[in-house]
Amino acid sequence: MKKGFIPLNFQFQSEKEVEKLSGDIYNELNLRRSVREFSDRPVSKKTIENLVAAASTAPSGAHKQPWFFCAISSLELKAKIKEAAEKEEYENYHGRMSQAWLKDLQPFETNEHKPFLTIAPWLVVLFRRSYDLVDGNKKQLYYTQESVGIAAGMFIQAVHRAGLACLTHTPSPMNFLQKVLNRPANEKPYLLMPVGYPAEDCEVPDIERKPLDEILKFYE
Ligand code: IYR
Repeated sequence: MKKGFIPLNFQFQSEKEVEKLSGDIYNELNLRRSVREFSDRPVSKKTIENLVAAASTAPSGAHKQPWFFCAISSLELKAKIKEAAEKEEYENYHGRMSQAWLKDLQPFETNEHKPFLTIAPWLVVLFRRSYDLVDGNKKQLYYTQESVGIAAGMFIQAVHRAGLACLTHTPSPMNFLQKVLNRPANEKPYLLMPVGYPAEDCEVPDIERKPLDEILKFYE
């Protein structure tokens, strides 16, 4: 064995079984919806730890794991974030977003009010490290957008598979999160995700996903 290497821990399965599993996974993930109406039902800290640990298994450039998660349950902090987010969203909905953008958002009936930011038991803010700081020295990181995007996707999937819901919220510009959460200059807010149970009477937009023939082409 090469120095610094270990055998891959991998469960080999038959082609048939792989096909069945892939279908099951699609069916399970196809039930995921972005949720904007949350219950205040509690979710344990251990659950959040598990979900972040799952997200942090994501591949990353040179295995630098250029992400940082802040998990907020303090009502005081959630209220601060809500106030700052709604201020930015007011500007977004009243001049910063184009007419075409506002029209594209109509099916979602969104506006500048974000009650879920204090109702959901947890706000998880994902930061992207644009560079590392080691003993005060800047160290280069690689493909940080790609790496953090993948970690976000894995977090969203973990949340869903754990029986919870989340929203990928981007109340832009999001630099207020860096200030409110007291994060260093090398961390840029990437996503703000309320996490919890959906409200009992939660409704979601009646939208369809693209059929495969619009998103997949085989070259055989
Ligand atoms: N950030 C705003 C607007 C918004 C933008 C997109 I693109 C969406 O898919 C949904 C909303 C908001 O959260 O309301």
